[in-house]
Amino acid sequence: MPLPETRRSLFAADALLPAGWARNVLLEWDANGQLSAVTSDSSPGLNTPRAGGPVLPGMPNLHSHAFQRAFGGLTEFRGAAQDSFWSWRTLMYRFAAKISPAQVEAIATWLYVEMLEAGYTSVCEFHYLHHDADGNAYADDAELALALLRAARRSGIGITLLPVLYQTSGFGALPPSEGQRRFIRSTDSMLRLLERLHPLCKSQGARLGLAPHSLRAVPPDALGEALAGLDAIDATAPVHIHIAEQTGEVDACLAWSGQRPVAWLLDHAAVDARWCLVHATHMDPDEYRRAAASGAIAGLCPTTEANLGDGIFDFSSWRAAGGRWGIGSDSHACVNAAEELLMLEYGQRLATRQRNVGADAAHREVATALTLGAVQGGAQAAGRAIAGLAAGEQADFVVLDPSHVALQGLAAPEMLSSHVFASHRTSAVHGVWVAGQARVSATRHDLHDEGAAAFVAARSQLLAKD
Ligand code: NGQ
Ligand code: ZN
Repeated sequence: MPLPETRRSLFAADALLPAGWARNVLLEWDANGQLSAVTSDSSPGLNTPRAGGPVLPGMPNLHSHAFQRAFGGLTEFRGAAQDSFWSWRTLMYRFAAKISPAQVEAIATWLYVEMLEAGYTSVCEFHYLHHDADGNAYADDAELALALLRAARRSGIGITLLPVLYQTSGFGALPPSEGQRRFIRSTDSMLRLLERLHPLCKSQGARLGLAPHSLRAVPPDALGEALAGLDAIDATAPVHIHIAEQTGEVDACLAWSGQRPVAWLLDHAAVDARWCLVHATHMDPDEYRRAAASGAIAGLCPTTEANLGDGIFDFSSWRAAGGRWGIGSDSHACVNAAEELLMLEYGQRLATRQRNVGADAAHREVATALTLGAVQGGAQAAGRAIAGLAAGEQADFVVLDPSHVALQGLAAPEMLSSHVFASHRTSAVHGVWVAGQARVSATRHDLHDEGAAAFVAARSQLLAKD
């Protein structure tokens, strides 16, 4: 439904534009929710609505496995003598084995409501739960992909859907394990799925891409065929891959090919700005340099990487090499854009024994520099026009609450700093708009209560099944 003319503008005393903070900014957008003009130092018309606080660009969330939200907080106990990413994965597979389509939809809907309330306005959904509990295709092979698209539509979040190609359990085409049976697809069946989803995504303003799960899960021939098939459908579609998250993967890749995973990928695929290298935690100096030069995004998921004990990405090396990056909430141990930036910066401080690592030459406030960097990179990874408050981009933005105790009495750049570094796990996000429509008002999404109840019911069913 097109918005009336008067509802398609907003005046902000302070707004964070791609070049930095600006004053007296008039945002105007068209009936499709695309910004038509962003004018600084303007004066508002009598009827122009005014933002109640500083306006930030909406944050793209570049990596999500929605179903994993159901067991957030439920893997935090010692199982093995030494728990690791791999023992967590065994627990995760147990949840993945029994989840139903209705449960996926309820969990994803609530998760996307949480994302919006936390300042994320779009999500890249890395979707690999394709089949039923026995590993057979559903009567409609796109059943679970459609559930995710519906969840996005209902919540109002923008989505890049990334169906995942998963074929093997390890390098050298090791056969998949029982726990992976719901993920497995032939390359042909993946391409048929993409062909089916492409027009559906388009009609809801979503973007379709492809995610080879990892080099562990996709043999070289299948990788090449899938990428060629994707190009035939959309030659600019995003490509995301998990890579070098764990030293175990690096060791296995070296044993298999004599090369580290990122080096192998750069030598065997045309990695460019369409690509998002999710995690890319363990790279040597040459890989940092080469991967950054490829134009690919480093998909950083700081709270999940901390939760899973992955290791710490060398952010300074990446940026020194000109690397672009964005943030994702991945396993959703935490769903909060500000806290993701906090964790990124703190990891760097702990590793380097320095402060304000994320600041850059243009922006000395860390929160400002990180927000702008993550929005730019996240938009590129999403393959959607969501790169911040500029004409031609979608009107996705967040309004902070200047009456929040953490923010009161501060100037706008300090408010953002305080929101990221000192809001003490409360949120100062007050309003959230996607494509020019208010989705969160006075901190709440319309579906908040209903979505939370459906999520809790789905989780209770899943836990009762044990
Ligand atoms: C995933 N999650 O696909 O959900 C992975 C674990 C794997 C993260 N990497 C599975 N955070 O890598 O095999
Ligand atoms: Zn992941």
